[in-house]
Amino acid sequence: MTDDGQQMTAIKRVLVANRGEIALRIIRACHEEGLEAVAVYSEVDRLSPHVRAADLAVPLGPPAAAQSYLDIPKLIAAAQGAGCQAVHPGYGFLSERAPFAEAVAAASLEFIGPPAAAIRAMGDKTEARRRMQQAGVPIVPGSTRPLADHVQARAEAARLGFPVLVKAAAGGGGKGMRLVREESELASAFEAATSEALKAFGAGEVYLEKYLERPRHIEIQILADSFGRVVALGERECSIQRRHQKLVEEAPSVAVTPPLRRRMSEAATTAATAVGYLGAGTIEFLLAPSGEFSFLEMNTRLQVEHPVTELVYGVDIVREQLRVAMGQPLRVHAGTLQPRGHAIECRITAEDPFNDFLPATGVVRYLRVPGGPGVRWDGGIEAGNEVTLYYDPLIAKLIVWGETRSVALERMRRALRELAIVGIPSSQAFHLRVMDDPEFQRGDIDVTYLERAGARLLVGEPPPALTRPLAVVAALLAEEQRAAEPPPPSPSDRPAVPQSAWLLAARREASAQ
Ligand code: MV4
Repeated sequence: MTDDGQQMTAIKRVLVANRGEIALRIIRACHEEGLEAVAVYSEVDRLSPHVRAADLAVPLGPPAAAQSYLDIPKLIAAAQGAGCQAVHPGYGFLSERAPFAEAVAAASLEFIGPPAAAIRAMGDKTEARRRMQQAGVPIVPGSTRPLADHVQARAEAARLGFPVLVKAAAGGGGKGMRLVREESELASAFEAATSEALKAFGAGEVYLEKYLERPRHIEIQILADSFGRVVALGERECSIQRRHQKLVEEAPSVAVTPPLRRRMSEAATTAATAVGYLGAGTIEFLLAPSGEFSFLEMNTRLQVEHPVTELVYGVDIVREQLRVAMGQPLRVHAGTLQPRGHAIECRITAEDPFNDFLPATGVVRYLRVPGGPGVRWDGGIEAGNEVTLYYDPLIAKLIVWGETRSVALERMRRALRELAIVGIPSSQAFHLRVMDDPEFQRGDIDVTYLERAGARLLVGEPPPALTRPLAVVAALLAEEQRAAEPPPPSPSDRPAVPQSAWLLAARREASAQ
C-alpha cells in the first residue's frame, strides 16, 4: 500500500489458505464482493464443499497439516501459480504467524489481516501487556516481563497475593498455564509451565497474573481501516468453554450494560490503535463478578464465532476485511452501530459428549441442515465427506438470531431438533441440554460453567447414536423413499417431539442393536 492508503495492485483473485467451513465462508464473501476465490486442499479434502465453491482449486498434497495448510512455500506458490493478488488465512493454521504475513508480503501479495508487527506484538503476551498498560487499557494485575526464575516468581506472587496463574509468554488459549493456590506449589508450577511452554511453543518464558475467580470471557470485535478509522462491534459472551474450546457463543452478553459496552469498546479500539491494527481483530477481556474488566489477549485474526456479531450488527465482517485489504474505507460507521436482537452460536463438532468428548471419525452418511427464519448454517462438510483426525472436529456452526435472548434460545432448540447427522457422533445432543439448562437460560454463566454443569448435563440416557451401519442404511433408504413417506401422525398420537418417519426408523434400528 502507498502512504495515502491506496492499493497499488487491484485485488481480483484471492487465495483462501484454509479449509472447511471458514474457507467456504470466505469464498462466499469474495463472490459477493465481486472477487474470484482460489481454494487449496489436501488429499483428504478433495471432495469438500469449499473446493467446489471456489473458482479454482490447488491441490496441496498429503493430509498432514505440516505438508498442506501449514506449508508456507506451497501456499505462496499456489497463490502465485493461480494468479492471486491476495491471501486470506482464515483462522487457525497460519493466521497468527507473523512469518506467514511477511512471506505473503515478500511475494508481492496482500495479506488479508493485520501487519506482521501487530501479530508479533500481540503474540508475545508480556509485550502485549506492556503495550496495553502504556495505552491505558486495564490489564489483569501481574508481571509485564517474563520471570527469570522461581525466586523472582515468589517475589511477584507475594506482591499479587495468591492465587496466581503462571502463564506462558508465547502462549494463549490455556497452554502452559498453571494455577497456584499457595506458595508451596509455586516452584514446581513454574518449572512445569516452563517445560510445557518450551515443548509447545519452543519458548519457555513464563509470567504471573493474579488469578481472577469465576470471570466471564467477554470479547470485543473491532474493525480498522487504512484511513485511521477503528470501530468496535460490541461484545461476544464466550464463557461456555470446555478445556479452552468454546462450545456456545452469544451476542450481546447478558452481563454487559450499554455503559459497560461503551467502556469496553473504547478500551478495545485503544488496544487496536496502540499496535497499528488493520482489518478484523478481537480483544479478549475477563469480566469479574464485580463488573471490572481487564485485557486478557488479542486475537489478530477472524474468529470462529464472528457470525453472532454479524447477526446483531448487520455487518459482514469478512467483506469488511476484503474492503480494508483493497484499500477501501470501512462501510460501518461508529455512530450508527447498535446491537439489534440476540444471536447464539453452537459449534457442532464430531465429538462424543457422552464419551468424554472423544473425537469421532468416519463418513457423514446423511445430513439434514436446519433452516427457516433466523437460522444460519456455516458448514464445511456435506453427506459423503469423511471426518478425520488430521484437522479440528468442527462440522458446522449453527447460528440463530431472535428479537430477544429467549426467542433466540427457543429458535436454537428448534434448529437443533431439526438437525440430523447420520454416520458419526456429534455434540448436537449436548448443545440441546445446554439450551435446556436453567442456569444457562438465566445467563448465569462464567468460564467455569461447563466444569460445574458438565455432569448434570450428561445425566440420563444419551439419545441413540445414528452411527451403526444398519441405522445408516435405514436412513439412506428411507430418505430415498421420501416421496412415499406416511403423513405426520394425527393429533391423538403425535409424539412430544415430531420426527420424520425415516429418523424414527433409523432410531429404532439403532436401539435394536
Ligand atoms: C485467566 C483466568 C483467570 N485469571 N487469567 C484460560 C485460557 C487463556 N486464554 C486465559 N485463561 C484464563 N486466564 C486470570 N488472570 C481464567 C482463565 C480461564 C478461561 C478464560 C477464558 C475462557 C475460559 C477459561 C476457562 C478457564 C480459565
